[in-house]
Amino acid sequence: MKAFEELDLMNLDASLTEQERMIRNTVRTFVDKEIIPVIGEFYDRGEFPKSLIPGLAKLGVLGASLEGYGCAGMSPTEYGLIMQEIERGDSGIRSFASVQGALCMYPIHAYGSEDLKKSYLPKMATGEWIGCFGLTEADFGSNPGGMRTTAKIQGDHYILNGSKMWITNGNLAKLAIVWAKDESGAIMGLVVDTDLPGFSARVIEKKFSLRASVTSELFFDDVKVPGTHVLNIKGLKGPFSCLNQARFGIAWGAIGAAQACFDEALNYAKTRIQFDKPLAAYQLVQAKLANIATEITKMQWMTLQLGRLKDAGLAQPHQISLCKMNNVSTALDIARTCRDILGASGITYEYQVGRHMLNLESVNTYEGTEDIHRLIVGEKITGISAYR
Ligand code: TGC
Ligand code: FAD
Repeated sequence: MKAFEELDLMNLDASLTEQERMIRNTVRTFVDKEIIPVIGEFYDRGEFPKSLIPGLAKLGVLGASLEGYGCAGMSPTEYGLIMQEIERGDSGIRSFASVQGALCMYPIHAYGSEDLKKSYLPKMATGEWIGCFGLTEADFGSNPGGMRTTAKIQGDHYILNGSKMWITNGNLAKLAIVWAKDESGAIMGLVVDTDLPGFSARVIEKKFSLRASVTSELFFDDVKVPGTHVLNIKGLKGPFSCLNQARFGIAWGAIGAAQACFDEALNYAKTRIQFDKPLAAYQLVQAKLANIATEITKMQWMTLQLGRLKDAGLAQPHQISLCKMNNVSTALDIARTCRDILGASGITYEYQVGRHMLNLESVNTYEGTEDIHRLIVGEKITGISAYR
């Protein structure tokens, strides 16, 4: 297979620091050598490639932007570039890393006691312990505030009851960050060891998307969680603050998936002969490739600016929503067009475009659907909330 060539029509590479380029290139090499050669097979089998975890951990990918406790302490833009490269390999592997770092290590780091941080974060940074994040329930996806899972205080413990649906890493996890309602109906977060009595997880099978990622349903039946494992945050802003981190990474990741599709479609169009000429010699095909290149370039500009805002501690939730919404839905359109350029070849796992296209259907839905992010942007510009 031809080596990946990044599209960079506006020379944005020159806007990156030496260290950002070095981190991106190191992860790029890992993705080329370790992920791309094997991922089609894992996807076909519907299996998460656990063997990649130590390599990802060694690169500092897990909890990359957190300080201390064995974490790499990278900047948001460095973290974003990592997510971009990993998702060029597969959205499922980026999902694994997002959940571990942004959705599980981040809340422990931000809201956990010193003891929790010391006992969980170093083992999570090395990938020895895997986390999952339980916010969504079967009847409460876009509207997590309606959740029914409860945590009731009993002496120095909380008794957890309920269930969570569509949980990435669920059956891999040693711990779950579970969001539940206390007696007053306020949302609270708990670090729940998955080997506690009453905790169980079921793998969700027959997915056509994110097949190289584990997705589960979690059940809590009178799970007795120590009071020491409660996070020091109340209300929906707890889980949403984690989602800000993860959605930021997804905005970058979608560029990686789009780049992978573009690179493959461009190479295919240059070598596939129909009517005695390469596909790339036809104006209709060039128009498709030029449109994709334009959209990728717009995503790169917007997302680098988001990274710079976050580096400066200034990124706002609506800016993250704008990039998550735009980049994922644009990447999905790009994947569909690239699939078309590959003709019949585009439907097999021999090529990447079909796998990215199917993965991006999930990415467009999770961490806030495209519509929900449109409503968040709509609320920002009109001042009117239109969710209800
Ligand atoms: P609303 O009344 O607007 O807000 C409730 C409280 O939360 C605060 N808040 C935020 N805080 C920090 N960051 C944000 N982005 C925040 N957004 C809201 C808000 O200020 C308020 O605070 P307070 O102090 O006043 O209580 O909440 P709402 O119930 O009306 O909901 C608004 C809506 C629809 C935007 C929100 O619920 C939403 O984003 N829904 C989408 C749900 C979602 O994204 N779920 C993700 C589940 S996790 C997942 O998908 C992982 S996939 C992982 C992978 O594999 O990569
Ligand atoms: P719904 O909320 O029922 O939405 C269905 C449709 O209605 C969408 O098009 C939506 O945009 C639209 N809609 C909903 N409300 C409105 C409105 N007010 N106005 C206009 N349109 C609206 N969750 C976790 O907690 N942890 C995880 O690790 C996790 N991993 C996931 C992995 C995968 C592969 C998938 C597919 C999902 C995962 N999720 C996870 C769940 C994900 O966050 C939810 O699927 C998502 O928030 C949408 O919820 P829903 O599927 O219930 O759709």
